[in-house]
Amino acid sequence: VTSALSLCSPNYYVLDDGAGLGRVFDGVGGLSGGGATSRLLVNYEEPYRGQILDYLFKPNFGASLHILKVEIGGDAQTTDGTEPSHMHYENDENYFRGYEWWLMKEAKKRNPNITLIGLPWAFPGWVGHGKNWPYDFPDITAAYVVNWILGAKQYHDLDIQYVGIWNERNYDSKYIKMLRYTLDKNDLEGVRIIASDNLWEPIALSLLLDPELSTAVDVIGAHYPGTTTVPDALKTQKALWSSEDYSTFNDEVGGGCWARILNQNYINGLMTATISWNLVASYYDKLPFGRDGLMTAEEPWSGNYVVESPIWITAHTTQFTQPGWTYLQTVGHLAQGGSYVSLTDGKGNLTVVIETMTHNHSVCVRPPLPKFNVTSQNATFQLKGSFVSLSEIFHKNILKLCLFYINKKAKKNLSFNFPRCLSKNFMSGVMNGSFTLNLAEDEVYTLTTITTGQKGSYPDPPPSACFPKVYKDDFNVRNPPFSEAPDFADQTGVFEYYNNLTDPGPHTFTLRQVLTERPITWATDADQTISVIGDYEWENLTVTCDVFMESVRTGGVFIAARVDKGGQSIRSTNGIFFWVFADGTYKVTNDLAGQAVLAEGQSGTRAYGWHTLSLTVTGPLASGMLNGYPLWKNAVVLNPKNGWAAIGTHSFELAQFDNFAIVAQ
Ligand code: 147
Ligand code: CA
Repeated sequence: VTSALSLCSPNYYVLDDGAGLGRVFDGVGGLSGGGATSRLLVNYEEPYRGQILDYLFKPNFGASLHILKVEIGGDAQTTDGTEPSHMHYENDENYFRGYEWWLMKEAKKRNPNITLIGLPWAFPGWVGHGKNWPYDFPDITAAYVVNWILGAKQYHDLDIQYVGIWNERNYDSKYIKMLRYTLDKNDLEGVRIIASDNLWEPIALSLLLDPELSTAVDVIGAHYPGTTTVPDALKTQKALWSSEDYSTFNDEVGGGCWARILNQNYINGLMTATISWNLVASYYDKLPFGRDGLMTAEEPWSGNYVVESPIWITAHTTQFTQPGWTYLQTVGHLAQGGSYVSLTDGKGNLTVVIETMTHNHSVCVRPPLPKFNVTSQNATFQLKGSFVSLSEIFHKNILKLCLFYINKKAKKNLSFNFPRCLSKNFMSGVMNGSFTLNLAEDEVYTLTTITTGQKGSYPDPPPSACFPKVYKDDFNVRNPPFSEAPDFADQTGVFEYYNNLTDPGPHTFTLRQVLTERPITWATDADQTISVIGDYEWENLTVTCDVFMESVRTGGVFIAARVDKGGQSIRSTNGIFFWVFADGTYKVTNDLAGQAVLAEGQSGTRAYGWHTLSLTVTGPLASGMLNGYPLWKNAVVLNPKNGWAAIGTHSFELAQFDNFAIVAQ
């Protein structure tokens, strides 16, 4: 065969297993939590909720994820809200709170082989005996985490395969060893430990210096590694994962970020798994990091959801390789920019994923992306080793080697060209065991022997709509499917459905704030508890709610409007807060912290009795009613101009809420 291409041509790449293989691939995943990122998903009606789950987890349909990582709820604010713990109190155990159990089961229903991971961001206060630190009593912390894994199996038949330490916070070697010991003692030898869900160092050095620690840890998980690792991490011989990555707005640039790091985390950093924060953007979009998920499902009230570009980028890898496949050593960068990875199942199958993302179309939220150039180019791949036989198939039937192709610029109404078999337009210069691709900029190509890939689809979901202007909840649900009431997004504290078993009256079923102690926090939770709901754009509205304090003399509760911040900024949130206290007084404040007082006086309110609060805000004026009578009026509020409605308590104290209602203008 005569060829114009010489072996040292810069655009010539070999696909070869002849000199051995690379590392074993562990998968691509999504992260629910850290925190409350799936909060609104659970409230979608069918069939939309099931469709969203199919786009995420169903094999050969959409993202077809290999890994689901979830937060082990710790009752504290962990970015977009709080997630409930399985042990609010030392003697409390309940494995039916929140939605992560449900999500893991839904994922497993669709993909029985999905890898499940749990990681705590925060812990209930009792775990630290009141100190904001989880390592003073490592046996208690380990037992608490192992309980969660045992509960997953016992109550949901879920096998958690990996567990982490403390998200992006300190690790403690003594605790990690204690966790290993406690797992083993509970017949959980198969559960592997990831450490430390932060940077490569100091965990890599710790593993090198402490053989006992090294025995306890199976995977080094680094966050936002910018596709690179460090020499110490390589020296440990541990599996290296990007255990949290992406966190980028899910438009085409987000898709480009994801495509680039999915390839280059292995090429540059030998990372064998990459996990997206977050799985699905299912939280109010005015909370921090709005739409930083693989897709968007933030309107349970309308049923609208959006399958965003990262879903199809994910599919280009996940549908054509599986955990347990092995990377070839022949992976790398393309001469005119971009990269390629190649993987095999060791049984003759070969998948090559090529990305040609340009710099400005693939910037991620972090770390900063150094400049680089990508231009359109030809790339010749030479099949060698056991893949030479593929070239036979290849010559006989060009369709056996399918090219799945995304052109981001051609993205119109999500009409990615995915999948589509190779046409000769993209291939030229076919000769013995080699082929040449004409690669354009900002594209992903999957070249594979796997023929099961599909672009799944459902009819368009309902159109986007605002949160309903008239909204009511009496919380009268005898066996609620979830512990949390629809659309309430707890930002400090935990609000749960509650059944007053002894009370046959009008308040048998209520919503209750259940934390009595400040958790071991991950963010700066407020000193008050608060759950927000509704439309952030609301200006003028009436919020009404029945309230019941359970702390004699010291109790306090509020309803609020125009609440302007959530997430990690919850401490400094402003709005119009109407408080009543168990000492017989009321207050109106411009802030959650209660420093900016607009009005105050006597109310006659007390604990263990129901009171009806009503707050009306119109333009710059607010007024409040107690039990149907005006209590204060014409408080002047210039800012904020808009925000969510909310309920909450003055401290970490028990209190109940009932007959919540909003009428917005
Ligand atoms: C991560 C958290 O682990 C997630 O829960 C979520 O908050 C996510 C949002 O992007 O971020 O935490 C990080 C926060 C800051 C940095 C890295 C990770 N940082 O500045 O490098
Ligand atoms: Ca009720």
